[in-house]
Amino acid sequence: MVRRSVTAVALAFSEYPLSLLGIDDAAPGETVIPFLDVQPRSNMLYWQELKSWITPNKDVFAVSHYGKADVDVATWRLEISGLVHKPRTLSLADIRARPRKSIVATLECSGNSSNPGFMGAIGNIKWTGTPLAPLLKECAPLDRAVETVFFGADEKTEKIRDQEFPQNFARSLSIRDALRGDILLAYEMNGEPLAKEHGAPLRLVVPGWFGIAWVKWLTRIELLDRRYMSKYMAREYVTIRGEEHNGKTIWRETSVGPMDVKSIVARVVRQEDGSLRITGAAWTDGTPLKAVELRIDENNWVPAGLDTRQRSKFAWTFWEATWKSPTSGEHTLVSRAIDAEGRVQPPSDDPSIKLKRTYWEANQQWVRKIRI
Ligand SMILES: Nc1nc2c(c(=O)[nH]1)N[C@H]1C(S)=C(S)[C@@H](COP(=O)(O)O)O[C@H]1N2
Ligand SMILES: [Mo]
Repeated sequence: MVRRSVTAVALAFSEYPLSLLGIDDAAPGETVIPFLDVQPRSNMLYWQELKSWITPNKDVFAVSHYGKADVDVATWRLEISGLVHKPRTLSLADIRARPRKSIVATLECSGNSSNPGFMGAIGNIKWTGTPLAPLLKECAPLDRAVETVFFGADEKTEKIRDQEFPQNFARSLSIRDALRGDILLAYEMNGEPLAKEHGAPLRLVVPGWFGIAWVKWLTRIELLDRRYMSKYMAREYVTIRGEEHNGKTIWRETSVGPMDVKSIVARVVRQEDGSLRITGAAWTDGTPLKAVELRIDENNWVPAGLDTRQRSKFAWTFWEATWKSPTSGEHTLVSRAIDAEGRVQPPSDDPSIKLKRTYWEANQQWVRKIRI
């Protein structure tokens, strides 16, 4: 009986083309089925209301470790210095006069989905600014420069080895990463000037990397000949994960970087004919998404339909499945994303998750519960 309904899920795709993938409100006669694993409402994406591929600015979360920086745009400058032959200082007008580029990219905090109260720290946004790579090249980095450090205007005193030091928020990228063509110095978010809480007047946009790398209130870019080890590179936003190696558990500590293969069941709507339309999103570090599969209760995984029309390399992809004859009672719904490299979003009892001892980079499958 349950098996038959799952077959129906699979069949639904060959019979129907994708509908407008959750962009529509529930039609008359349709109802949104609330989840039993309730996501508390807070200042972040509320999955159950996911309708538009682009997340409106008002629904985008914000994370500011040192509070929001006050920047006076009239006196604000971006300085590029350190191991460069041609240091530069640019005003916002100088930056706006450079080639303009937009990219749709998913911004996700690496702590997202670490616990049920923090599952909406994500948004899919159209960013506009100027590419970083040509500007860095114009500054002519020295051959021995290997590291690009990005400083924000926000600051705080930090204790480092028992002494106190004033610090600006900072994160770095290797020069190789910084010269990727798709990294932006962004001044607009969904066509509006960047809001203060999101880093006005200028922030870094690093498509495919977790939010921690997307430095807000950018004021200085410095090139170094060694790795940079600030709090947010080396002490916080680190992942400690165990891995079995020759019969021994090796504990590896790494700095949070590229995003993971992830997906979520976002929204369940009961349609007039009694069937359930299940929609969700899936995203990666930019590696093409190969498939999203859905599992209802303890049944087999079945493929969901992907919305390929809306795909852009660093943006999330919406997916959809129809459960034609849902049985009454409680059910679990879980999705898993699979990328073109064959990486599969793991279950929570997978060693890669079980042996992860810090909460960042939590890409375990999200089990959602409903009652029919
Ligand atoms: N200067 C600065 N940049 C920052 C942060 C910060 O605290 N200060 N937080 C980072 C983190 S942890 C995340 S998840 C993203 C969040 O971006 P948002 O606040 O625009 O959503 O900004 C990143 N950039
Ligand atoms: Mo974050």
